[in-house]
Amino acid sequence: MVQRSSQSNYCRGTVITRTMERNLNMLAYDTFQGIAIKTEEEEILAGLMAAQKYLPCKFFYDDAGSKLFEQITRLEEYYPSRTEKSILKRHAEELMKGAEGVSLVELGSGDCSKISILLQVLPRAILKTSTYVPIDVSMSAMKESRSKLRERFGAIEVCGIVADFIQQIHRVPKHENRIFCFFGSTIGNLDRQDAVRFIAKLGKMIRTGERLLLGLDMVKDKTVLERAYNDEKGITERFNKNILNVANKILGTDFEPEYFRHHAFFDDEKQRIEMHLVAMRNMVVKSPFFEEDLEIAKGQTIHTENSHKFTSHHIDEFAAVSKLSVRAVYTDINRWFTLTDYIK
Ligand code: SAH
Ligand code: AVI
Repeated sequence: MVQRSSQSNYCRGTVITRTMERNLNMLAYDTFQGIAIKTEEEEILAGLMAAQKYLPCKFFYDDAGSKLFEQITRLEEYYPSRTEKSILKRHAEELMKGAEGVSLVELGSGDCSKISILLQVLPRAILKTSTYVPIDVSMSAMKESRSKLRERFGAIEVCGIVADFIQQIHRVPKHENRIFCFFGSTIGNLDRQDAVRFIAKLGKMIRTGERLLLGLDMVKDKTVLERAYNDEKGITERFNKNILNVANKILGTDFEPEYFRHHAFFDDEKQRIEMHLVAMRNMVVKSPFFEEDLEIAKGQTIHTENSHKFTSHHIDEFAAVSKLSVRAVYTDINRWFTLTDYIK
């Protein structure tokens, strides 16, 4: 086992458990100039106690949730994954030009299938000089993708970080010559203001000559959008309900997912898909963390995800707030998805 440069980066085979991760969070709280990191329990409690109940969408991604998301990416209705992949395939050579000694930092790396498209065009000699730094909350996705990457691209050094990229972005190593990759339009899962703040923060971290590749799902016909989040096989519904299993594990609640209904719709004004879980009957939920039982009335919803869609205005706004320049904007024939190559 090799542990590189600092306690928070794990290279080549190190496995971190959730408990260790939590302890590291506490350590991070103590040592990173008082950066306040909320525990998972606190985050879930805050959501369930709010007037409009919500659960932060990062809690979709336990083992089961990560696997369900992979199934979503293969659905006919869910166009964003295959569309972004087709853009990456078409422009991989261009995107990876001069990649010698590069450090590819991927936020929300998931199954690593998108970075693989870029790695595929790199000769072994270049791969040997490169590092891949995936950062993801999902331990299972991280473990699986690490072994897949090893098999396919053994020459590259993989330095995975299991962490929340919002709260713990400071854990990204300060390697030379980094390209930050933020695919899948995962930035759309943040509220508009939070997205702008986060991109501004990334802009501060990015040094002269370094780049950001940002995938954005664009505003389009409402029927196309709503279909993508209401698939016929009901995989998105299972993905949505699974968040209650995660809450049960973390907070010891006794939610019964089968008494909730999946509801996903496009809000024209906010230009976003909202996903909710609608209670199908009155219920009382218990948890050792609650001072009083939680009452949920029939029809009440738990808001589980926002998926904001973008326009060219947002591409420019992100450039302005991050002080990055747009090198190129790549898109598909329908202009449904964009991949912007930003540079400082
Ligand atoms: N980039 C991949 C996966 C997108 S799914 C793709 O485009 O297909 C979103 C991924 O981000 C999941 O793997 C999830 O575990 C991770 N994720 C979501 N919120 C996160 C957060 N706050 N911090 C770190 N990872 C997060
Ligand atoms: C990861 N994220 C960008 C996906 C999205 O489309 O917002 C998550 C997802 N939710 C339902 N389907 C897919």
